[in-house]
Amino acid sequence: MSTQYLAVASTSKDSKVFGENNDTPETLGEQEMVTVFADPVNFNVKHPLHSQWTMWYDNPGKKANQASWSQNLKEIVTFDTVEDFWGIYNNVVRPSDLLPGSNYHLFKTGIKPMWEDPSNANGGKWVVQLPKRTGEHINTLWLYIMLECIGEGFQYEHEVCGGVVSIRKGFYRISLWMRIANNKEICESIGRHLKSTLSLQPNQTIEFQSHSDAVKSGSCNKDRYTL
Ligand code: MGP
Repeated sequence: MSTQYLAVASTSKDSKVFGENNDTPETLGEQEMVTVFADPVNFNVKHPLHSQWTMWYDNPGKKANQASWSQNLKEIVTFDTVEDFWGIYNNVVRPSDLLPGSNYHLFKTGIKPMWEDPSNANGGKWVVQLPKRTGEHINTLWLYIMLECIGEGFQYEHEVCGGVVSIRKGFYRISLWMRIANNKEICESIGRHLKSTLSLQPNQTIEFQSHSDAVKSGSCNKDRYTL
């Protein structure tokens, strides 16, 4: 489910694979793009994402410590097209149906959803805590975050590593992980975008925590920025 679709979708007419009909690739600048309309018979071209993304799951069950935590982390699936994203979205258990203690992580492929990964080591995360009464709306909020991530809609999107939804006994939490923690302007710009993506009330506070603080003190670390 990965690079073949990127290869197909960005192919030029020399290596076209869509049957004998008179394909009419649209011209975008100097590059010829093959769209879904190029094959009216099979209608099977997938729309490539800019990056490949991997979904992870963990449900530590019992209290995890820093040393054992990653053993519970399971890679579920990797995708790089819009169609595959929706296929996965429609077939994985919804966050609201997961057991307390569970997390879904959606990260750019190649970045593990852990502090220790080199892309996260100097970074941090925006944290949005939501009450349990959010109920099934958490599924919609998580969808919005995933779409914003894979659509790479954030300004400074290259600083975004991925998103996490956490199911806890008394609350839900959505986190947006970033490569950097010490650039207030960039961090706050992404934080404001996150607030607007989730349509949060202006008085609902979100907090930015650095991973290096978390490594030192466990998951309860002080906020570096708030919005
Ligand atoms: P958590 O799930 O991020 O925090 O981390 P939460 O939800 O506040 O804590 P909970 O106890 O209510 O679930 C929980 C614990 O998992 C941390 O204290 C660490 O021991 C471990 N842990 C979490 N993360 C994200 C990491 C990580 O990236 N690396 C390592 N080594 N341990 C981690």
